[in-house]
Parts: sequence; structure tokens; C-alpha cells
Amino acid sequence: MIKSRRLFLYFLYVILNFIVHLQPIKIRLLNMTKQLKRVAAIHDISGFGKCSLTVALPIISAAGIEVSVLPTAVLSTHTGGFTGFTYRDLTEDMQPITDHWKSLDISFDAIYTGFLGSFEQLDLVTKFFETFKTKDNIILVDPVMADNGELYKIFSPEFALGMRKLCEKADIIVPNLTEAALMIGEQYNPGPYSQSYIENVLKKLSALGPRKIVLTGVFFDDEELGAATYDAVTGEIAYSFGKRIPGYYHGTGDVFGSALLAAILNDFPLNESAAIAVRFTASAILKTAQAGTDIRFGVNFEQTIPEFLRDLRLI
Ligand code: PXL
Repeated sequence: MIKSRRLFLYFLYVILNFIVHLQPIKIRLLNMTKQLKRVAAIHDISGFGKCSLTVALPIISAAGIEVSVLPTAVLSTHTGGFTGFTYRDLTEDMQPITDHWKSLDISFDAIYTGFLGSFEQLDLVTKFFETFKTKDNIILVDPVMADNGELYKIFSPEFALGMRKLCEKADIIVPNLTEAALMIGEQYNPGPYSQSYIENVLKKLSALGPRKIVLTGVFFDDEELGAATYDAVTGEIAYSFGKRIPGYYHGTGDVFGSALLAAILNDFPLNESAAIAVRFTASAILKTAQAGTDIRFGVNFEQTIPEFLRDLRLI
């Protein structure tokens, strides 16, 4: 009698253990089999130098989000610090790619744009927005055109106005302080900044149209550098900082924007998404600085991906 009771309890123990261990596996399997979120990434592809699509594609994909790429140009390197780079313009392909995707009846959870090379490309991206914008998806525009108080050499001041018009159509924009000053028509301020200055810039940017602003390159002292976020609907302003590492590392805006979007699409709120993107970018810069890599060659985001996925609670 006692022996069969023991046997029964033992079987109960084994079965309960099995159920307890099976549950997380079942949850993981369910998560794995659900439909992936999808991003349309509209950027150039610079073959060497780790920026634009060579950064957006691996980072967003690693975070479990499908990426469809619409390349706007193929360059041998990015334009920051290299001379003699090749530039194959793909403007002519942009509308046919848009039309083909539309004919396939595909949809996107987000549209992410970065470096764009001409007014014509700004118009074609606007058409892309009109074709694929829904009430549920998000348009994230990174108005890549300037840094450190200067427009990139290939752009004119009129281009900045064109980029501002594109930003008016976005849900989220990710300018640095130089791009922000150009878009709100103010003189560039090299910093350090005050909280009231930053908050004034955030509100002026959101008055252009976008509901959410993520301003990069924010610093109040020489120790830390980070981002400020503003949600015009809730009125919430938040800051995230990482340790400041001297030197201008190329492609960090694209690393940051891609990580930010990946976090947002993994359902993190705006301020937490910015904090995750700051940690990811700062850690990638630190590894690059420690290795002494040429600052034009991009940052070591590859070996930072495991930390990023843990931060996103994906692993
Ligand atoms: O990281 C922004 C970027 C993207 N694409 C090209 C660039 C730059 C910045 O310089 O030159 C071609």
C-alpha cells in the first residue's frame, strides 16, 4: 500500500516536472512561429565603412524583425573621410521597386529612411510613404545630412529644407543637434546644452509634425553623451546617457537609429528604446576605441549584438 503511494507520488513529481519544464519551451515555440514584424529600410548601401544598409540590415534582423531593403545608391565607401569613392545612383529603380512591392500586397510595420542623395529621392520616398502608410505602422525618418555644425559636403542648404518636408510626414524623427538646428531654422549650438535648450528644440521639432522625437548628441557636461526623447501626445521628456568617448566614429547614427527602431518594434516604450540604443551604440564605440580602429571604418556593433539582444530580453 505504502509502496504504491510512493510510486504514485513519484509519477506525480515526474509529470509536474515535465509540465514545468515544457511551459517555457512552448512559449518560445509560440513566439518563434508567429508572423515576424517587417521593416522597409530605405538607405544607400556603402560597401565599406559600416553605415546605412550594412548596419540596419544586421541589427534589425538580429532583433527578430524582417527587413526589406530599398537601396537608393551603391557606394564603395561612405562619404565621411574617404576620397575617390564610387557612387551608383539607383533613383531610377526606386519607383519600380515600390510598385512591385505594392503589387505583391505586402505591408510593413515600419518604414525606416536614412541617407538620401537628392530631391528626386526625397519625392520618391514621399510616394513610398503614401503607398505604404497605414494607421498602425510607423514612419521613422533619420534626416541624415549634417553633423558637428556642418552640412555634409554633398548637400546644399535647400536640401535641408527638403529633408524637413520629409520629416513633417514622419511619426518619429532621429536628428542630431546639427540637423535639428537646420530644420528649425536656428543657429547651430555646439554645447554643452542646458535642459531648457534641449526641451525647446524637441518641442519645435515636434511642431513640424512628428509625434515622437529622439534627439541625439545631447550632453550637459564632458563626461556623458546621449539622447533626449519627447512624446508630444503624453508630453513626456526623457534622457539617456552613456560614457562619452572622444572622437567622431562614423556610422554611429545608423547604429543608433537601427537599434532604436528594433527596440520600438519589440514593444519597448520610446524612452526605454532610446536607452537601449544608447547602451548599444556606446558599447560598440568603446570596443572600437579600445581596439584603436580607424574611426572611418565604423564601430564594432557585431560583437555588441549579444548584449543588445539581452537588453531587448530576446535571449
Ligand atoms: O551614416 C550616414 C551615411 C550614410 N550613407 C552615406 C554617408 C553617410 C554619412 O556620411 O556618407 C553614403
